[in-house]
Amino acid sequence: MSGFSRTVTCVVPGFSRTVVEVHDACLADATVRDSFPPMIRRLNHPNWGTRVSAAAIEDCTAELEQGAVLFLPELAFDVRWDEKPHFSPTVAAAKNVSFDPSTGRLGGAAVKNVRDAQAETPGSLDSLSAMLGRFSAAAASLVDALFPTYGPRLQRARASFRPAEIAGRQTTWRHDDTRLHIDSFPATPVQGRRILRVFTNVNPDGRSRSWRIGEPFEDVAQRFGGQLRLPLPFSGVMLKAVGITRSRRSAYDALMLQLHDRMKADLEYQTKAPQTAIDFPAGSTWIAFTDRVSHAAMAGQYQLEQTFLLPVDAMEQPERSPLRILERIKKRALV
Ligand SMILES: O=C(O)CCC(=O)C(=O)O
Ligand SMILES: [Fe+2]
Repeated sequence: MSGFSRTVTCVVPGFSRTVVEVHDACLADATVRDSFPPMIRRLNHPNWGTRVSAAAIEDCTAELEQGAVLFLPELAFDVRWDEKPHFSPTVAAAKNVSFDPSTGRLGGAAVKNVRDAQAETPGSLDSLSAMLGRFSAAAASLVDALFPTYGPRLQRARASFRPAEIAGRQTTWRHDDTRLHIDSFPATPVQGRRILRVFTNVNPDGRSRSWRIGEPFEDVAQRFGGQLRLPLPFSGVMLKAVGITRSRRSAYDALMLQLHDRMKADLEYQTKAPQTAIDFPAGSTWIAFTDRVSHAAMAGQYQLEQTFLLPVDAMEQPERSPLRILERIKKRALV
């Protein structure tokens, strides 16, 4: 795999002395620590829309599908001066404000829509929605530029603004994203589709967003596969009928939810699993298939995120999808 080019030795408080291999260039812009060499593919791409070379596209797509995090250290999102009032944890009723790009609607915002006779009032819902709309469109042009082979099959789902400090947040173990996990949505089943996410650190004080990245999905699936139980027939249809899910929860969705929970519930796994800490600087962007990349967000405040869904048959290498990997382990179709 390209992307690993030299070996460095790191000593991290609380961890043993370890040798990691990382992409040379990554070290300049992101701080990588710990014990496991994640696939971090750096791409110097300072704008949201311009196509990159065919060779870079081929590499990026292949590596992303293999579980790499694509790191764009120079790609910042410009926040307008009149959007600055949104940079307070009080704009969100809970952790995040969500944005539906198909309607422009916000969810979870605590700000009031104070309408000014002249224009949008800074700090209003309209202004917050406009900021998220601009980010959502920028993220869509970025993935179109970087992964043109996915084309229109890549569906744009929700975006979010994350104004809360992550470190020290009180929450249940299941909602605790400071524990290593793969993404799986309880209320919105994906029926095998991939979850591709674009993250941009918009911290105004220059603070990094600190993540841990865990072992490859194949290893996670092997480790926990035996504990994952196939759901009862028709349970997926029932969950939709009673309104717990928006669409049918497939066997795949049920297994991925269990995997998410097994990982988070296992405290020994959390500390002992192969993992690497990485700090994404303010003003940088990163992209990953988060249904495949084991990750945990440890610290940081103010982030924008856009989710995309991709059918498995639109991938260059569908056999790398969690769906196909779990189907191989379970020896049966899961959607
Ligand atoms: O907010 C972050 O940096 C990532 C949190 C996370 O794991 C998630 O949203 O699934
Ligand atoms: Fe996550």
